[in-house]
Amino acid sequence: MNNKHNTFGFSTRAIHHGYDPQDHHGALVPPIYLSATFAFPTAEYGAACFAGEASGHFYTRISNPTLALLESRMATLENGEAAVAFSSGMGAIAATFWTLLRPGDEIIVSQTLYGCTFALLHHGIGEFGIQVRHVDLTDLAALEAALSPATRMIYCETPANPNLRLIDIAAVAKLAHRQPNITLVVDNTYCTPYLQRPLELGADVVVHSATKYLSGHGDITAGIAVSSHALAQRIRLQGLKDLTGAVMSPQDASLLMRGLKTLALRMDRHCSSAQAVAEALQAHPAVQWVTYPGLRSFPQYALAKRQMKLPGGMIAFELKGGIEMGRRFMNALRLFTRAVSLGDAESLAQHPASMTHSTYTPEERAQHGISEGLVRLSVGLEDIADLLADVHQALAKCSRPCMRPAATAAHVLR
Ligand code: 4LM
Repeated sequence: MNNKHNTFGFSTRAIHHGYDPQDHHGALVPPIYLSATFAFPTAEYGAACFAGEASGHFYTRISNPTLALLESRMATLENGEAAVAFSSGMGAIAATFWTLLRPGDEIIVSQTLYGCTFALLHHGIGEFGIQVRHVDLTDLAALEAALSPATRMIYCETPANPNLRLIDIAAVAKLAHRQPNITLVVDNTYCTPYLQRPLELGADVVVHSATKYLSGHGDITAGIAVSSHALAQRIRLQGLKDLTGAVMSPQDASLLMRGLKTLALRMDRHCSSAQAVAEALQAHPAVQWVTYPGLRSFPQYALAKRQMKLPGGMIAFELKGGIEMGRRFMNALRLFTRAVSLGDAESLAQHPASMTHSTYTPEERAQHGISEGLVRLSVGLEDIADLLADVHQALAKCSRPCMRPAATAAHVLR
């Protein structure tokens, strides 16, 4: 792999890392290797590949040149040693869990997680003899008290989907690594490595739903895990090859590399537009509360400033009148699309309690800080004037007389 671009800036590496057109007939765009299997020059070489004694591609579920290029780009962008590509974010998360956890182990997870990750923990690995413990990871004393000799993994999202709670990655990593056999895994989907690089803060594995900002165009499902060489090799040979088989297709890897080329540009725009939408929501009398890491009212504003380059493109808010009014707002939207997922060019609106987080019971949602009235916005790349006009016209349909300006989100997060 050609790594002559290692010392360049983020976008230069996102565009060029690991690829020289002169090695590929001058093709500017890396070719897609649409081959499930690869020819061995001799039987002995094939045997050596299977024995792990020869390098080289021999079957796409284990490695493929197009996937390898994508993986090397994701590794450099996250500042890790190696990456493994998957067919979905859940594929990456499941493969990481199944590789690193065994019956009798304990996993400590943060309170709020994407609905299917929550389901994987409670209806998946939790039913195979692995103890799942939810801990408020913003409370370091609680984490310290929860650690035990059986703890093998700490897992979190920051910002969390959907309530945007942050975890101080460096502080959690410091506690986690008092025990040498604990792996800290951070889901970096909401930020991407352009906004936050957990490995630099002490995490051991970063996982992504690359379906979201990384690909950025809503046309693939994909996942990535980034870590040290040694951990990535275990995740590849156990979690990917044997336990899930959740391999990314080479076409999707090509689309994902196309998305990476504009990641920094897109994230800058997502963030500036989300800031404007969050401020508009906060100023509107129909809004009960709004949570966005770029608002001064955000309870963890200082941590957001320290840990994230920019506040991201996701907003959570609730209207006065709760979900009944939230549905009215969603149905009134003309430009925002009512859809789950996030990080696309199109702005999206969804209701976590009845959609992405319907895997939690109402009691679990209450326990995990996901309010029933929370509406989630993924602010896209359209013109900000058009987005604001859409939000305002939808809010106008939700206004009741005598409403006061929005409160801060403090009561929701604490
Ligand atoms: C959604 N999210 O929220 P795949 N990690 C995080 C996520 O938000 C997601 C995944 C992993 C949404 C999907 C419908 C923080 C997904 C899972 O969907 O398996 O690529 O990623 O709207």
